[in-house]
Amino acid sequence: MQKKWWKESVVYQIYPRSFKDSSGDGIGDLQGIIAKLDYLAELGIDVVWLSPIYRSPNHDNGYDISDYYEIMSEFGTMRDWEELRDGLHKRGIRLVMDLVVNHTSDEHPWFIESRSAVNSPYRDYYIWRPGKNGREPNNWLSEFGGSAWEYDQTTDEYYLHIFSKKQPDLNWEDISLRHEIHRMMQWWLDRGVDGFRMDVINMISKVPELPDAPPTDNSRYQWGGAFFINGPRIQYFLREMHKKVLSKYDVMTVGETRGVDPEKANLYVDAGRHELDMVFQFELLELDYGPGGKWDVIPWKLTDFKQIITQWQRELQERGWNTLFLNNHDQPRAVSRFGSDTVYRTQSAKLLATLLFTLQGTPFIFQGEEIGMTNVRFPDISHYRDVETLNMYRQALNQGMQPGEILQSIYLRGRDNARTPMQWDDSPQAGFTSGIPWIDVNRNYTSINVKQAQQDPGSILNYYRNLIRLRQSHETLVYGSFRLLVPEDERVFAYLRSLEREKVLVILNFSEQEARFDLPEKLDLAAAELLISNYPVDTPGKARSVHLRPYESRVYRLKS
Ligand code: TEU
Repeated sequence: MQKKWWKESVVYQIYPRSFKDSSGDGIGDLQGIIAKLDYLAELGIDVVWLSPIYRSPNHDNGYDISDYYEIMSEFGTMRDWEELRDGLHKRGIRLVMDLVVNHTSDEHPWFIESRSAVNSPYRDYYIWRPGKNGREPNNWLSEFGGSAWEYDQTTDEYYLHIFSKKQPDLNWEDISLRHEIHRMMQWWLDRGVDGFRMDVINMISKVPELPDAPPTDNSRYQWGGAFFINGPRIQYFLREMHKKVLSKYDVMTVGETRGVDPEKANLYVDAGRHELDMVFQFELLELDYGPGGKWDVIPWKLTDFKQIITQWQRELQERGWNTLFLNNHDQPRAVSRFGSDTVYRTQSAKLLATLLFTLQGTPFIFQGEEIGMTNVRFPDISHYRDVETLNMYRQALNQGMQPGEILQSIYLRGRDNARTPMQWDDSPQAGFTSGIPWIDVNRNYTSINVKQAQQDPGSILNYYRNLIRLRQSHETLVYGSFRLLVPEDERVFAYLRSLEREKVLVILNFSEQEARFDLPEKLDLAAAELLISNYPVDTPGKARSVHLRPYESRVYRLKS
């Protein structure tokens, strides 16, 4: 296996709007991030992934870009960005930018031009079609509710938008559009960017006929996904991008790819194919989706959780490379979803971290995860900000659901769970802003915050620091192969990582109950070295089984 810096790195995702406000306008900004650079350095991370900071009307918090070459005015200026880049680099931290090129904002000059006339030179930068029998060109649905098509009176045609109607899809079939995107990527790379996280990158190639989705479509994809996820020309577009742009720089790329299994993922990340370095897969985070999709929450089973992880570990270990993440800016908080955010918050957050840093792949931390930030429960819809949540709420009301009932699923699934301000200390607004924050702070900030965590040697934050150092000093944790133990156990997740003669055993009790782990025959803990644990642990001696407390996690280095 080839060694690479990005395989050995730990990435930290910053959602700038919610990280730290320096100006008092209630919105996080670049100077705010700069003020926290030492915090990041002390945590020990190697790379920062910055969610979009480009000019944007902020209909989808920066994922709707109106100028790829400018900084969003609420966040600061290009000067600030350069200062941030230099501040990171000075501390040995690399900077990965978000690349959002499936769509732009409808306020992007390309789109304004494109919609102005059928014969505009920019017309084909987007996907326009005449209506069919006075209706939309096909039955695809938008990810954020309603039809994926919007009628535009000026030219009496519809444009495609897989996300909101303020996010028209770009037409990658158009070669001048592709050149523009390549040019823009190169522009940022020449300014010292160390890579890209590519937003919904496996949706850029659409089946050219744009056929209707059959009614039998899996409901998760009834919006037409079969015709634009992993589309016919995606591999070509990515290889072209690699050849023309990425191959000229020593950078890392990670594609956000819904709807890939390990086999499809290998088409993107197989090192010999020259497309992407890594992808974010969503099989794991869709584990608790019911037949109705995202808002249809069903209970999850540890055996399924283990099976998905094992399959990805196994199938990518030779040719590709995994990403490891349990949340991001679109997902509920990991500790609330896969751990416990009440009695065992500290233990379970540490257990999840242990998992994240001891699998094969590159770990991604989402801001606040390192202090065990939890989901939020606002009393009513007026506190919510996310376009997806607001659209869903409106739709559900129209379908006759009660507000209280809709809120229950927002508590479990809403993207704003991840977007409440970073909790820095116990002063008003959690030290995030001196003004009124754009979205309310989670009320638990008085006990869950960075300042408190820094002072407590047993905090989640300090455990993250230790784990990061541990991973950086043990090649087995990075490159070692993975073998699952006790696959049928519904409480214990245990596995072995092996590299050459070194073996590391990870034992995690994923439950609020006590559990027992029986050592496989050939393993012996008598001379093992405990690398890290989230409870005080006695030396196991000759015992053949390990008794685990609620959410207990242990990592041993076995002596061979
Ligand atoms: O997300 C793509 C995506 O698949 C999400 O919309 C996802 O389906 C949903 O949030 C799950 O709850 C990316 C960005 O990460 C997201 O923030 C953007 O809103 C979206 O693309 C459009 O750019």
